[in-house]
Amino acid sequence: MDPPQIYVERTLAIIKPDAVKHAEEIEDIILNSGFTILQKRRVHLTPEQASEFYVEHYGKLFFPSLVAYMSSGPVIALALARENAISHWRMLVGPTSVTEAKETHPDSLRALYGTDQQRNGLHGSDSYTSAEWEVRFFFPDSIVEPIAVGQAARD
Ligand code: RTP
Ligand code: MG
Repeated sequence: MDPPQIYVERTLAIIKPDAVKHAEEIEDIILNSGFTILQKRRVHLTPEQASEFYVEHYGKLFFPSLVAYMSSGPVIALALARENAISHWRMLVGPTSVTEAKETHPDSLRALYGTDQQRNGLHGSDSYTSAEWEVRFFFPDSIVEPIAVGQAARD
């Protein structure tokens, strides 16, 4: 009988400038939620780097203030791994709007540590493709490749 296939994904988390003061508490919650922290980096993004990271939102009304916010102070980027990391991390982070997060997901990280619709404390990759691109954005020397645990056990 083949062993069960458990796919370990990775995703990119960012503790945004308004939440960096809560980084220790947030990292404890991350670890207690079954994630492994593969890599971690504290970095103060330039406006150019913040624009590149959020280029999918270029042209939207909130883009200039998003770039100003994300380059207003240091952020902490974390490459996280677990089974279904991308969707689990987005669930733990909660809705984009902190008001909505407080009403509908009071235990989410944005409800606990976000400030408002824009300064919402945390980022999470929204797909496999963006996760891989975003991990490499912050950790260009990353050599970790996604693995299937069942496969690894058999090899
Ligand atoms: P993120 O990419 O940071 O994880 O957030 P998200 O997927 O929940 O939301 P997204 O639509 O990708 O928006 C990116 C970030 O832009 C800011 N934002 N401001 N109307 C506004 O003022 C507005 N809408 C979005 C937030 O910081 C949001 O997380
Ligand atoms: Mg997004």
